Amino acid sequence: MPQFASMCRNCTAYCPIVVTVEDGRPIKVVGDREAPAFGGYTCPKGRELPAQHGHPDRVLDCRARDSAGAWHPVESGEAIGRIAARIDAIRLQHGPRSVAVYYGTGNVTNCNGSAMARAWMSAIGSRMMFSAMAIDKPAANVSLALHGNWHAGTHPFEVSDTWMIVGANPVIAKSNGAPFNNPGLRLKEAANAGMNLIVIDPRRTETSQRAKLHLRPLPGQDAAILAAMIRIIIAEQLYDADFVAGNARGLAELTEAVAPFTTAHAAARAGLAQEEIIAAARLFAAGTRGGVVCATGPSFSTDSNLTFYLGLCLNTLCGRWVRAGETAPYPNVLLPAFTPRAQPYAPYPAVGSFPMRVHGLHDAASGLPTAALADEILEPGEGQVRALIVMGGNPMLSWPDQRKVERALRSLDLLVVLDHQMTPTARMADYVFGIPLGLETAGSTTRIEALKYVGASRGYSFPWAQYTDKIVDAPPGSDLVEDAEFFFRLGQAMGLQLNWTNSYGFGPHVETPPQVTPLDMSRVPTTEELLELTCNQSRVPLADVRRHPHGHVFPIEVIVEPRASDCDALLELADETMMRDLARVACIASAPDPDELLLVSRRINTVMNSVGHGIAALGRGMDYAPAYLHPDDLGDRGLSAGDLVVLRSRSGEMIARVEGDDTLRRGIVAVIHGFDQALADDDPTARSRSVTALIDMSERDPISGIPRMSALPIRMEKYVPSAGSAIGNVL
Ligand SMILES: Nc1nc2c(c(=O)[nH]1)N[C@H]1C(S)=C(S)[C@@H](COP(=O)(O)OP(=O)(O)OC[C@H]3O[C@@H](n4cnc5c(=O)[nH]c(N)nc54)[C@H](O)[C@@H]3O)O[C@H]1N2
Ligand SMILES: Nc1nc2c(c(=O)[nH]1)N[C@H]1C(S)=C(S)[C@@H](COP(=O)(O)OP(=O)(O)OC[C@H]3O[C@@H](n4cnc5c(=O)[nH]c(N)nc54)[C@H](O)[C@@H]3O)O[C@H]1N2
Ligand code: SF4
Ligand SMILES: [Mo]
Repeated sequence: MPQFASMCRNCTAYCPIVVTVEDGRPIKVVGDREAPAFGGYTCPKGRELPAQHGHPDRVLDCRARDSAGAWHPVESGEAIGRIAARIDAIRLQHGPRSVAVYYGTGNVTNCNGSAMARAWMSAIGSRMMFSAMAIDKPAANVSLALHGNWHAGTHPFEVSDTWMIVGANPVIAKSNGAPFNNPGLRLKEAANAGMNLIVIDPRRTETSQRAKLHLRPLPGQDAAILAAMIRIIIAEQLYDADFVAGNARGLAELTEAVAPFTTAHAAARAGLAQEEIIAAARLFAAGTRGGVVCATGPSFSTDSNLTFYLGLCLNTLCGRWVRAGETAPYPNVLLPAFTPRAQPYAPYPAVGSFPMRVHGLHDAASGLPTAALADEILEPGEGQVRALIVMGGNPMLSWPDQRKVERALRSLDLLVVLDHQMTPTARMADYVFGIPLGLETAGSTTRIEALKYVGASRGYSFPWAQYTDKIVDAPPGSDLVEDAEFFFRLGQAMGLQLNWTNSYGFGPHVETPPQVTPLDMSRVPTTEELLELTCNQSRVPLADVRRHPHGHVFPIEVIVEPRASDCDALLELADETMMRDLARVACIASAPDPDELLLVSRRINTVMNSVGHGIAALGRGMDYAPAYLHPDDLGDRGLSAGDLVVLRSRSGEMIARVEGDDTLRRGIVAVIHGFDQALADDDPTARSRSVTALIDMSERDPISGIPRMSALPIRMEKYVPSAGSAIGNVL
């Protein structure tokens, strides 16, 4: 049977795979052993691509919902025409700001979509483009804006001797904290080579098992822990004084601001031993190369900007940035050639000038505040959002405050969803467009390289690139519309000129000036043409990358140049907002209520957010989100593994199924997001199965708008279904 090399695009790892095809359908996916650097790695989600592509519930058409709620298939061109007319009318009546786009993690599969959506939004004059980034790790971008970034980047994992991971589990998530190419193996190799790995996580994880030092604190205390580490490193003069003197400002102010964070203070509030914090500080400072990586754990908890900022301060204090004469990591292959310098990108304001109508928020370094979009839709008045296009996202299971999100989405004049599954969001739409899946579209690693511009993750540290043709056609008889194609055809139907922009930069700092290409609006560009367009200034021509079907590590070596003579930029150790946050955090007394548990977020290997639950080998019959607790916490509450419980926060409740997990600290409940809920359309009393039902907007970050989604106090009780209740019936 024919076999084709390709890559899985279900997450940003983009693992090289080999696909076996029978009768035009993918039937088997395995890791590509011929691909360099990845070692044939795949995860269960990648191996289940054939089941995902051939899923009986997959949306293979375009459909419209009538006023009675019934779905009818509609030819995609007809639907696009009707949507164009509706949007024109809404735009005319309410102004361009009333039209919004939300794009989520589904865009990892087909990266052209967000660029085309941006072109379309720019053509209609709306800036209301929101992404999942602002409810993921917005603090990464905010902190880099306030601290400044470094041209040549951080030391990559591969050359580091010291590494600290705060609230990430890269072995499972392949996202932050370890290289994308088989992170489990990379961590094991590093541990064997003696890497000083420090992990801060309230759980013992697949990642912390490789650590020399695992701090298992209460969640939400990372800022205090990092501040105490900084205090020790400064007091014991363990920092790189030469690097700081030449490249940073604010050491004296930072020293003063961390003074209240004595080891005793931090240890008491985080529930750690003082020795653990001292050991972490000394171990981190003793290394020569490495860095701190903060991820969703601290991002979802309190004071996320501050935690990420202090992580950057630790890097700067210890000089953990790549220096002149060293090999540049993250070299551009499909991005334009670039020679980095050993110098900072100057800090810039994290808050922009485009105001939201709610909560005093603005656009920010992390993008528009997605968590506030439901309020933007509900808040009456000029500029109210009336039309929303959702591409590769699932707001009903990802935005905070599910009840409010439901009200907001129902109140829209127009909701369009592009997805391959009838998600709870899609079920509320006016139009749903089925989309081709990964193996049905060409793809390249360009946008994964470009992750280095969004701060949250650095992409590939070595010169890796791959291109894949589409491996199979969409199922016969289907009417699928690719994300980019949707926005292009909508532009055509509205008589707009769309301009495609390639940008290469971090905030206001550019590596290479942006390049704008007016698109020929007379015919729909192919995916392949758009991939070419994305690469038209690449260091290695796309044609060369295409010659290596298994991907290739290109022989590119770029040496970091010294600071330019006209560069006087400095990294900022004492940003005013962050120093104020430090003073505020120092005064917060944290005594957890013994009747409450602290909710934290975590991921599992088999599902990706809300994707995969319906595939038998992945969902494995999980009907409710598992809520993991220490077995003694279960016992104390008279609960057994498998029991259903109600989790109640101050603002909402959900039903989950408990599981014992002795890797957790006591007093914590870890819940996975992305589970579909029993919010049956016709039963407003049905309880949610989604953790987003517990989150509200009352405690939100003033810059990015992300609310507290972890370290959230909740109460828990056994669920006893009442006779005739919706959930009772489900059971
Ligand atoms: N309480 C709580 N809230 C959270 C989180 C949490 O842990 N707890 N996690 C947060 C994080 S980190 C994130 S990133 C967000 C995620 O938020 P979202 O991105 O909104 O949610 P996903 O579940 O990832 O939805 C992705 C959707 O894209 C679809 N899809 C897949 N491929 C494609 C494609 O090529 N095109 C299109 N059009 N669709 C595609 C999938 O079927 C799926 O429905 O949620 C955030 N919200
Ligand atoms: N298999 C799989 N892979 C995925 C995803 C998925 O759903 N499944 N989702 C993708 C997405 S959208 C993202 S953003 C990434 C996320 O990738 P990661 O950020 O690595 O997410 P997690 O694996 O949940 O790891 C977060 C860790 O933080 C810990 N934690 C929770 N609260 C705190 C806290 O307050 N402080 C500290 N120090 N730790 C805390 C949790 O116990 C958990 O182990 O993964 C991506 N990859
Ligand atoms: S880690 Fe899994 S889901 Fe992510 S790209 Fe690799 S095989 Fe696909
Ligand atoms: Mo995410």
